Amino acid sequence: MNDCLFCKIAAGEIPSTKVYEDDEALAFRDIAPQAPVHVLVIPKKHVSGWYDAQHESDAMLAHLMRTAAAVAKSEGIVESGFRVVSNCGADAQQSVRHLHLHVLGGRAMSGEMA
Ligand code: DGP
Repeated sequence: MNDCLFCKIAAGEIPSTKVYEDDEALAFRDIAPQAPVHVLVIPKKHVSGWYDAQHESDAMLAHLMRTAAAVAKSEGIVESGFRVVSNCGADAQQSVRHLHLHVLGGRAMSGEMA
């Protein structure tokens, strides 16, 4: 999508600090980290959020989850624990309308979900 920030990052038009990349997915460090490890996992294909993701293949959606787990491993936060968060829509404060998983770790999280 022409004016999508994460599409531009996926295309290399906007720089990012990549931690993983393959044909379908990209993982890069969040510009405003909320934890010592804060990586975003996105599909390279534009999908606006979880509601629209229902139209995508099971394989693509599973691949995003596997990528999040692989990032947790490569970032060294599997043993200590990590959180995977994905915001959808205004009430959830999704600020970038391109599907993404936040992989957060490296510190103890609050017990609150919101
Ligand atoms: P959300 O609020 O769930 O839509 O998360 C969007 C995240 O994207 C937020 O944590 C900040 C991050 N972000 C926004 N702009 C950029 C950028 O240009 N580069 C990187 N690396 N991250 C960005």
